[in-house]
Order: sequence, then structure tokens, then C-alpha cells
Amino acid sequence: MIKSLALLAAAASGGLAAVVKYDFDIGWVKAAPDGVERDVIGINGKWPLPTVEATVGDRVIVNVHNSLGNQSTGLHWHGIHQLGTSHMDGPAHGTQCPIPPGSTFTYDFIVDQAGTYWYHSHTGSQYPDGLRGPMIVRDKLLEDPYKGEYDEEYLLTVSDWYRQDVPTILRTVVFNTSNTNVAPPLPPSALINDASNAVVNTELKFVPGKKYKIRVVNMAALAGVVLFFDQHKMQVIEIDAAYVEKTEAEQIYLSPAQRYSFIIEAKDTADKNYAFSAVFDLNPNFQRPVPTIGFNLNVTGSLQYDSSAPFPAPVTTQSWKILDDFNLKPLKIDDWVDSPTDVVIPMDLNLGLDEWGVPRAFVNGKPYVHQKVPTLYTAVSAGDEAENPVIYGDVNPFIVKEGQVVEFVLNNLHRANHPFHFHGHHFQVCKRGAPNSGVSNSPVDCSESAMVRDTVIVNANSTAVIRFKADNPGVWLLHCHLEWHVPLGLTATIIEDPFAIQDTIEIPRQHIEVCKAQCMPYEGNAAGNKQNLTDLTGANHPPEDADHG
Ligand SMILES: *[C@@H]1O[C@H](CO)[C@@H](O)[C@H](O)[C@H]1NC(C)=O
Ligand SMILES: *[C@@H]1O[C@H](CO)[C@@H](O)[C@H](O)[C@H]1NC(C)=O
Ligand SMILES: *[C@@H]1O[C@H](CO)[C@@H](O)[C@H](O)[C@H]1NC(C)=O
Ligand SMILES: *[C@@H]1O[C@H](CO)[C@@H](O)[C@H](O)[C@H]1NC(C)=O
Ligand SMILES: *[C@@H]1O[C@H](CO)[C@@H](O)[C@H](O)[C@H]1NC(C)=O
Ligand SMILES: [Cu+2]
Repeated sequence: MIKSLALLAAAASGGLAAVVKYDFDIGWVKAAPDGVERDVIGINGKWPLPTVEATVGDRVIVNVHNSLGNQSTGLHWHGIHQLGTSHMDGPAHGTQCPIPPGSTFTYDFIVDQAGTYWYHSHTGSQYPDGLRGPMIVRDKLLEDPYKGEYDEEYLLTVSDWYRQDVPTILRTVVFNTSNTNVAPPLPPSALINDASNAVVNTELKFVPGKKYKIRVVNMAALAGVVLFFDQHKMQVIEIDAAYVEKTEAEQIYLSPAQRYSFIIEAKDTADKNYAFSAVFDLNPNFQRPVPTIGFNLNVTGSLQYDSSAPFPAPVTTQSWKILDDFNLKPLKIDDWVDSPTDVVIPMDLNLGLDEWGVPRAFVNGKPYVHQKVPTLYTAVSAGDEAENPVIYGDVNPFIVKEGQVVEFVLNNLHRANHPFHFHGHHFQVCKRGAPNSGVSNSPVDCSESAMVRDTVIVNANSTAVIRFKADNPGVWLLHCHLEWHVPLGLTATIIEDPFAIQDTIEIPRQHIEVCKAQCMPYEGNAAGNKQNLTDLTGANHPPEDADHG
């Protein structure tokens, strides 16, 4: 069934797909993006990381070798649908074993949709140590719906930046029992294109009369970012690899993991340079009413018309006119959006202390705890039992069946907003309640032209409803993309059409070897029990066995 889907994807790409190959040797290097040197995780001896670039329909092959010596790793291709290739998605314990030091793991998948993406470690909260980079999938020649509407293209990444490494932050802040507020660690620095203003000012060369397409990726661990340009308006054309009807904006807000593309038209004259500002919203200690913005860190860049003119003074604003992405209209509307919803899955989301006083996050009262066997490998090896959620253990499992139109009702009971990302799919955003409007399980109508993306902000004390069609058998995580909330457990696992997974997905021998290299089980239920799949003896539970990094 899915094999044919994968073939369809290949056929739709025209059959002339190229193979794009990367060899990534992941290891520690020194870097000082904010002027303070530290150990960061680089690729092939370098940091910042390379941009992965491909064209729609290409087969992307990335050979990853772990040279870190002291940590396991892995890469997730954020936003790539992995149609028929759930085993290439990247989350450790979700769809593969973590890659231990010294091991090699090959990712091999087809990119089926143009847009702006990023790749990052999905192992042990690792990406704030630097293991995150942009990824671009371009349209084939002449297929870009906005072709002819811009002359040049730029890429901007925005990110918060920490000076301590992730294991230290997890130990001293995230899991610290004195942190009764479950406050996140606050970053001391912020970066555009992996540099703070203390190190280098980002300049985008602008020529009068030209139009520029600018892609932005927020690769932060915690900070949302407002981006705006002095005296230049944006025409937004893409969110999270979904083209949208061109929409004018003065300011846009990107949560961690969100992406935007927009077109900016240069001025007619080149007599001065114009600042642009990335305002990092840290929402300190989650005490402010969301979405009041924290303004703790600003980074300034320049639209550089005249290299002999000075770098512009920072631009500030007191008037917030942030584009509401809820009103954006997708350019391409899938056929299934007319279909009624088949299943509604409500999820209550919250943060707090568990019964042992340890900070945790909860989906319907339970933190996600990774299991001994990667969830996908359990689905592959569970035979007739694969639709029984019990066998997957404490990963907040939800089974959805072939072809179902599924609605997640995301009830955020917490006082801060949380950006939720779903692997393997774009989803419609049917509803997004205002901050502090309260949660609700009442049914909603989903407009045909509802906004489509892969990461949505769920406002504080409020409900967001998202919808997708189960047309991609696999194991897909649904989780908060504030990276510090991942180890706390703010993740659910969607096991989509597990019998089709068994029929179509064959785990490559090399992936199994990576498990064997560290004596991790790769068959059976969550605990690795093959005889009696409902016997969860030995499975991981919070908090004693939980991942602390
Ligand atoms: C791993 O090695 C790096 C580079 O030497 C070092 O900065 C880091 O502290 C080490 N991490 C652990 C957990 O030992
Ligand atoms: C936990 O947090 C408290 C208060 O900030 C701090 O004094 C203590 O050192 C922290 N514990 C650890 C293990 O870092
Ligand atoms: C950051 O930018 C905001 C918005 O322009 C401004 O209100 C705030 O004062 C700036 N903060 C700093 C520290 O410059
Ligand atoms: C959540 O919102 C509802 C509706 O506005 C309000 O009645 C309630 O007090 C809010 N809860 C909290 C904890 O703020
Ligand atoms: C399998 O394990 C479950 C849970 O421990 C138990 O209730 C059940 O009786 C076992 N089934 C068999 C056939 O042993
Ligand atoms: Cu969160």
C-alpha cells in the first residue's frame, strides 16, 4: 500500500529525480557566535552548519557518522513528510536507536514538497549545543508559483544561544527540584545567521529596483522572534513549507521551529541603509501574560544599499502589528479537506511537578518517557497486536487508522504558549483560541481554506484544533518545540496505520546494527518483550528511568 504511495511520490516528481548526497561527520568544535568561545557540535569540523539543499523529487542521502565521543546523536529533517519512510525521520527512540559514538547511520528519503525546512538533532535535547541547520527544497524550474516575482534570494536563521552545554542546563535548571515553577533556562544571547551583533552585523545587500525573497528559520530552543524591517513591508508567501496567498505584513512572529518566506521590494534609491530587527521574546519565567513580549534580546541587521554608508542604528517599535498567521490562506488545498472528521483526540497539555517533586510536562496527565525499543520498531515487530496502544508503553501512544481524518484538540492548561510540531504531516489549523480564552472540547468546523503548516502556537490557557488525514503510515511525534519541554515529556506518539507500516517499512540492516552496537533491543514491545507483548515488565516509567539528557 505505502510502497505504491512512495512510488507515486517518485512518479509525481517526474521520475528524473537526482540523488543529493551528504557525508556528515558530527563532532565537537570550538565556536564563539556571541563572542564567548565554547564547545559546540559541528559537522565536518565546522560550525555554523551547512545548508542542506535539494530540488523537489530529489532523493536525499545523508551519511551521518558520530564522532562526538561522549554523546549519542541523530538528525531529524523538520517538516519533511517522509512519505513511506518513517524510519528516516530521526527522533531517537521514536523511529530509530540513538546513534552511539563511533557508529554510522544513513538517512535516505525523497523530498516531496518545496519550501524552507531545517534539520536538527532529536536526541537528548541536543540541538541547542549547535546541532541544527537550515534546509531548502527548491521547486523545479518554472514550477515556483511565485516565479518572476523576485530577483534574488536570501536565507536568515534566528536563534537563541546558551553558554552552558545542554547536560549542564538540564541538570541545574530544567530538572532542578528547586525549579518549582518549571521555568525554562533563559539564554544570554541571540543570533542572526549564527552571529550576534557583538561578533558580526548581518548585511543583506540590496540593489534599487530589485525584489528579494527572504527565507527565515527560527532554530531557537526557547525564544519566539518578532521580525520587522525599517520602512520595508513583507509579502508573505510561505509558512512551514506551505505556500500561501501573498499577504502583506509589517511584522511576523516565528516560534521555535517555524519558518516564513516573504518578498521585499527594494527602494528606488541607494542613499542609505535600513535596519531590520529580530526581537527575541523570552517570556521570562512564564510569568507574563502571553503573548506579551519580553524584549530581552534584540539583534539588528541591515538592508545594505550603500556599503560606504554606516550600518544603521537599531530600529525599535512600540506599536505591534504582528501578522496573524491564522488568517493566511494556503495556495494549494488538498482534496481531503472537504471530508468530515473521523476521530477527535483531545489532549490536555500542562507543566508541573510530579509526585516526587521533579519538574515534568504532561499530555493527559502523563509525561512521555522513551522506551527500550524504538516505537516504530515495536510497530514493525508486533504482528496482530500492533493496534493495541498498551504495547508501546509510556510514550503517550495514539493509534490512528488508514485514511482517517483526525483532529487533535490541544488544550493548553499552562500559563505560557507552546508551539506544537507534528512530524510526517502538514495539518490544517481549524481553531486557535486567544490567550487566556480558556480550553474547550466543543466541536469546531474546519474551513476548507484553513491555514496549513507543521508547527502551531497553542496559546496559554486556550485550545488549538488541528486536523490531518492519515495517509502516511508511520510513527510520528507530536510535541512542544520549546526544546526544554521535550525532556520534560511534552510529547505524544501517533502510530499511524501500524499494519501498513508492517507491510511496507523494512528497517535497514544498518539501522538495526546501530541498536546492536549498544545492546539496545529492536524488537518486541516497549520493554523488548517478544513473547507476551502486553507484558510491559521492564518498560521505562517516570521518573526513575526518565531521560535526564
Ligand atoms: C563531551 O565533550 C565535549 C568536548 O570535549 C565537552 O565540552 C563536553 O563537556 C563533554 N560532555 C560530557 C557530557 O561529557
Ligand atoms: C537548583 O537551583 C537552585 C536555585 O536556583 C540552585 O541554588 C542549585 O544550585 C540548583 N541545583 C543544581 C544541581 O544545580
Ligand atoms: C528591543 O526592541 C523592542 C521593540 O523595538 C524595544 O521596545 C526594546 O526596548 C528593545 N530592547 C533593547 C534591550 O534594546
Ligand atoms: C482561563 O481562561 C478562562 C476563560 O477566560 C478563565 O475563566 C480562567 O480563569 C483562566 N484560567 C487561568 C488559570 O487563568
Ligand atoms: C501477558 O502479560 C499480561 C500482563 O502481565 C498478563 O495479564 C497476561 O496473562 C499474559 N499473557 C500470557 C498469555 O501469559
Ligand atoms: Cu512547551
